[in-house]
Amino acid sequence: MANFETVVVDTDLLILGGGMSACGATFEAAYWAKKKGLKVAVVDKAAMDRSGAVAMGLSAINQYIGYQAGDNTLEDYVKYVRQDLMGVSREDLVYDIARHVDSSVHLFEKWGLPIWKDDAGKYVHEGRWQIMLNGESYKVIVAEASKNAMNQAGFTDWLYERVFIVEPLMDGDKCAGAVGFSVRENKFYVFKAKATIATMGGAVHVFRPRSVGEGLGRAWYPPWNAGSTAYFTIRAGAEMTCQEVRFIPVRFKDGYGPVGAWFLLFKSRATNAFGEEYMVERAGELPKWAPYGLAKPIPANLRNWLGMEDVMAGKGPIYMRTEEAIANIAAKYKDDPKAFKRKMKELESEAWEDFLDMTISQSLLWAGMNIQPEEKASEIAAAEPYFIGSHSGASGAWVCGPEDVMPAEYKKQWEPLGVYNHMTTVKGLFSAGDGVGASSHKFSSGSHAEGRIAAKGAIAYILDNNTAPKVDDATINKLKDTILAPMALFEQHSAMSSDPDINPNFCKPKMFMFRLQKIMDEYCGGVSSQFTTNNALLTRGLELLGMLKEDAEKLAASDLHELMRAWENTHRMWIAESHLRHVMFREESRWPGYYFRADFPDMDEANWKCFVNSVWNPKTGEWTMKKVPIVNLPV
Ligand code: SFD
Ligand code: AMP
Repeated sequence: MANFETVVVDTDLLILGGGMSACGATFEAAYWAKKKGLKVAVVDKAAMDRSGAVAMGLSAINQYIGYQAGDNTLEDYVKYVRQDLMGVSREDLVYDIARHVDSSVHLFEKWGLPIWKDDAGKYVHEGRWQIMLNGESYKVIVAEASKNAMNQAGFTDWLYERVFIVEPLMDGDKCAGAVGFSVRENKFYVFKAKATIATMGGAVHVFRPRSVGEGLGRAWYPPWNAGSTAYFTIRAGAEMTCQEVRFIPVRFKDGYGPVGAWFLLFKSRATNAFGEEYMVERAGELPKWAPYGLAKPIPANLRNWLGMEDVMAGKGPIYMRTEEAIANIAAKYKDDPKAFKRKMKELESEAWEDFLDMTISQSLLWAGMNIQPEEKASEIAAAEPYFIGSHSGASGAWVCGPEDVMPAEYKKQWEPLGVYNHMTTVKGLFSAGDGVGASSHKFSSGSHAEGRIAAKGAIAYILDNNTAPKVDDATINKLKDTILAPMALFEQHSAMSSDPDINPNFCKPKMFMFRLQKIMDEYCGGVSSQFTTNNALLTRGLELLGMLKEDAEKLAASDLHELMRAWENTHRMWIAESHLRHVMFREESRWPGYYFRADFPDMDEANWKCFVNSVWNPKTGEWTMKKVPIVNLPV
């Protein structure tokens, strides 16, 4: 389109995203790039201060090892993640993040993040690995530190905010940067880079959410992360892993408030409509999922599963017994009325703050529903599926591990490409946070640490491969035409109807999204299918996705905002296809509570205790799927 300026940015290191892992990457890059005389550019679709999953703040840091103090060992954490993911994790990656995560947390505290301390000056724990904070400004604090690091290192014009990245830029088999557009100005951006870190979060709204219509934007996962990392890495030809391992959090119903503080800190029970505790009543189900079902803590998906069984048996609603938990804690003070009153006040304010720190809308819902947690239990429910490799899901790219810990079997794969920590199977393309698969339970702190690890790996790669990428103008012009096509289509046909949303020549992004969500919900085990699917449903779903993919060329956008929406939905469609193919390939049920294969209702340790990896070939457009052995660390 003639009225779109093309802006070309030449850099050495390109960081895509401005979230927790991008902040970590930027902080690390500032140091190394200055030292080595390299350029850095960071691109975020939003504003770094409040972008990504931590936008609203958080009330806990979920990964802290306490390694130096001897509270836990790195091996303890590896075992925890192995257990929680039903045996499927890249233990070299988990170990690497664990050994660096505490230093990220200590930096956060130094930068001013108020972490709760007890009278002895030790962090207050929510659970074994989780520490409590007053985290409303968590993201602002972390982003500011990264910006300060870059500015103080003397870098200028390095931050591109409100620029939406669409597609990788390739130089043969190497990643040579990225292209995107400004969501505020008519500008098409071309970032040419020697190494790129794709760290644009996970994905929401791929499945039909529980909240539709006026509540559509209210999901647990932030509505602005739409699968861009997975799209980017898949389209570059990178190998993906665990794309079947979606995450379904159980949350306070409709507001999606967190449950961790209630279960772990307040020691609350969850009970059904008849007052029965599913974790107790249905414990007999757990041996079926041995060895994981029998060890503690019981994996997140199995905790979900037991609650879901109650719901399927018609025993809902399920309640978080906040009133009982608060009463139990306060009971210790019952002989001293003054102390009792003070404790009740303290518990009440902690309960509200837990939501106000990270899920403000849940407090609004409590207020709107006249809920006082010390008086009345609250409903909890399993949310719709999300893709968040940094939490208790595991989807993402298959990346190189640290040289000292990575099993030889994995290292072999990178030897011809170069062994650089966190490089994907595409040269010059790195990832972190939600973008990296099979290394769950890194959360906010681990994602920051992983961003630092990836930046170090990427800088090492640049120093060894210090040549400017070659991308011809014809390729760039073609990408520009494709990316702006939805606006051209709208311009061409919109006069044909009086309602801009209804037109025989195009489809608006919202309708397209509804169609995608319906396919995924009904055929790939969404909320309305009780998270259950089978091969016949998946086959039909894939067929319908194929038709949707054809129609993606008919996406139309009336303005820049809708152009972003159009591409967000294309990104979602790709992560959806990748997910469905993985669910189809794995012929067992390993993570009931996340999804259930009715045609393979059991876990099959003999045949399926492995990773499922896939590659989309950019030259042929074909997908290949394979099993990859799990190599445990000797812990
Ligand atoms: O407990 C583009 N997480 C929690 N972690 C904790 O440590 N404690 C908690 O209390 C946590 N809780 C929680 C958590 C997540 C969510 C969604 C909720 C509650 C509601 C997990 C962490 O938040 C998570 O692990 C990290 O944030 C992951 O980091 P990263 O960097 O992988 O993702 P991001 O922070 O969301 O950032 C993504 C960035 O990408 C940008 N972006 N930029 C350019 N072009 C595009 N096309 C882009 N698409 C996206 C975004 O703007 C953003 O900057 S608890 O309740 O579970
Ligand atoms: P959540 O608020 O559900 O995201 O939980 C925060 C952290 O606590 C995550 O590390 C969870 O895995 C963990 N967690 C939440 N509930 C439980 C539970 N009932 N048992 C063990 N760990 C839990």
